[in-house]
Amino acid sequence: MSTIAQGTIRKMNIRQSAVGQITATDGTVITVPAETALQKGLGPKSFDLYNECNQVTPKNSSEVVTDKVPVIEIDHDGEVITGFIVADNYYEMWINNQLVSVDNTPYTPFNSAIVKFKVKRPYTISFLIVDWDEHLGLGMEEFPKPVTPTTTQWYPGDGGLIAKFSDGTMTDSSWKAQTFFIGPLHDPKEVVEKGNIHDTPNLGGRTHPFSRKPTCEFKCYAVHYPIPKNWQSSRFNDTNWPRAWEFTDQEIGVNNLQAYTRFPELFQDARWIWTQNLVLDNVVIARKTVK
Ligand SMILES: [Ca+2]
Ligand SMILES: [Ca+2]
Repeated sequence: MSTIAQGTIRKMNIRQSAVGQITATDGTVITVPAETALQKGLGPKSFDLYNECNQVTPKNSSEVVTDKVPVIEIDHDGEVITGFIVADNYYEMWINNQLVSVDNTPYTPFNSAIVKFKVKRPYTISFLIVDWDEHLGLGMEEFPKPVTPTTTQWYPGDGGLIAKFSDGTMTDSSWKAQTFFIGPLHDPKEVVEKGNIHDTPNLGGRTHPFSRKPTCEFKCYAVHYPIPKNWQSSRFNDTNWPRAWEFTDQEIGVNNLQAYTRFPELFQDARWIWTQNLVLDNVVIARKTVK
């Protein structure tokens, strides 16, 4: 475990989707909010289902066209699977250690994506998902003034992932999910390890508005865990990882998520997932082996 308190910021993208490096109290240098395929320039970039930045804004599912989505080949004799993905805020998706889709919009506006890949069963899907922040390393967003009781300049934002695939695979609590960056915290001791669960039992509920909003601001702490090597591999052992938690549309707060709400048919029966705390857990890996 490493804890951090301060750092420097380097802007990468227009809406302050910055990436920076922070030195932890034990001297470890940590990239925040996370080391990503996007930052490394790896691809392929996501194909838009809905993205205001690119003027891709179908009104409903019947306007969605998937013909032009490139097929990423994992197995030449595999089945072609189509999937739909919404992540708050950033995702990268790997199948069997091969990068298949990198979110082209890491922060906001909220976008969604279509993927196609050709694979044989069994196969393993691995998502790195990031709840981005402006107060880098502190796990908090910065809303413009004037602030209101729910929008502040020190706002602990929340995450969320939902995905559904044409072979029937969809996000739900049968997935595994582990968190690697937990904040903002008054004290690193607020993270309590119960086996492989990185829990925050004393910080209120798992979602807004129940989860505690700390008042430490720039003096807040965060707890980081090193991301294991080969987390994208089908051979990576996630047996002891916690199950993913499911969250409702209401808990996620989908009111401003047209990238999702316009297409209920495409996500039918899939569940929003994250680790146990939607607010404090900011970097999550979610995995599922499809048999
Ligand atoms: Ca995004
Ligand atoms: Ca957060």
